[in-house]
Amino acid sequence: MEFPFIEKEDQEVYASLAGEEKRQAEGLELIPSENYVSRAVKEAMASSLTNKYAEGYPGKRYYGGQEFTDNVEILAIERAKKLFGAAYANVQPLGGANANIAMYFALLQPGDTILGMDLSHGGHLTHGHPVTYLTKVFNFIRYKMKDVETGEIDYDDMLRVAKESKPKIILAGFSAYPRELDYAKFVSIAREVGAVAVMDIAHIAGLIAGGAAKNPFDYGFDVMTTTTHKTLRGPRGGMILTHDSEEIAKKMDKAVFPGFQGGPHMHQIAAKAIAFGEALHPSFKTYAKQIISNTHAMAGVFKAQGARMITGGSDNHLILLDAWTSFGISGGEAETLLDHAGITLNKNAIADDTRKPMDPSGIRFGTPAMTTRGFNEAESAQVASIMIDVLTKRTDVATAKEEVKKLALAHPIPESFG
Ligand code: DSN
Repeated sequence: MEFPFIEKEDQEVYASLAGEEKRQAEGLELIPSENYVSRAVKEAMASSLTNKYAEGYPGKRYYGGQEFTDNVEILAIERAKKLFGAAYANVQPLGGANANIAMYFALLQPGDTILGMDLSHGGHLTHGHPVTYLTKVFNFIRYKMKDVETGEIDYDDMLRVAKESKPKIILAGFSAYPRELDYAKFVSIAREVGAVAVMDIAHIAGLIAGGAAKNPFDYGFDVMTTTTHKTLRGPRGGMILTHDSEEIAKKMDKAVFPGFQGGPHMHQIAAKAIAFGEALHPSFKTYAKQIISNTHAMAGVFKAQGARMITGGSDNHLILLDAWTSFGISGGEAETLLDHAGITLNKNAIADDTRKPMDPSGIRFGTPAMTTRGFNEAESAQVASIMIDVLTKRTDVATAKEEVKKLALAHPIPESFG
């Protein structure tokens, strides 16, 4: 993308924008929560809607001049509902964290309990990490995997803890778990203890929308929260979807505005509407399926190498690799080394990690962005082989970087996905 006005008017910012364009074009993005949006989404993000205040909801705003904002928000809501089989959608959360915070305050009173996934077993910061303010307000308790090598969740223990602690929310979802969950079990435990079943689908929203992963609503989940910029390939943002309860949906709307947010970012909502339209296109189904095939191809290479992947492999878009056990290198060092080779991923704690959070044992990587660029299984396997080369040899990073650049330039970042 070019920035003629910024180039003319603000050289300092321009240098960083141009640098980032080049970094993305010439490197490979393997952070599983990142993706490349279409030119249409970028145009909406840069549109005049950024100038507009629109507190409230369509038809019920606190400011005038809403004839176009209302239309854009209704489009985003209707498309979101269609994509996920939801009865209600709130498209105003500015990000995934905002969506989760609003969801907690909509459903809980201070002091109430949430049963969520253990953070080192794949859960997320907003699922009650001690560093967040959420833990000052609510009581978070945990379930874990029964077997880290297969990824099986300990549902018996989850039921036992739920009966004992009477949580108001049973929270499914993750940011570093490579397997599908047994949604029916979550819902049956929630029903048994009278909790609301909530799934944070941020990581796999695109897989669900594209029909490549199961939809938690089909199993009776009450609420789903998500970001819109990961596998869903939309602008940076969040969203709350409610299955069929009008009462819960109303609580969500009140919690988002005026509970936690002021004016919605209407340029972002227009971009969400566009991205949801793209995800409704039949080609998105092919994309979602290819993400998983590409992950399988990468996992196959690591498996053949004898590397240790948490849960033994992947059903979705991400792999969590124990770099320390597999290659004798910490997650932090692996991240830096691969960065030098033009491969971007992130260090990540593995289950019950004994290393420190800033330099854990694992690395987390995945295929959504590469798949947007048109990588197939063979090319994904080639990327895995380059990674293994870098992690084992460590010295020949320059050769790897050349190979990565060649692969990247052969797959330009597309501007549309027709
Ligand atoms: N930071 C996101 C991720 O990488 O998974 C989650 O918020």
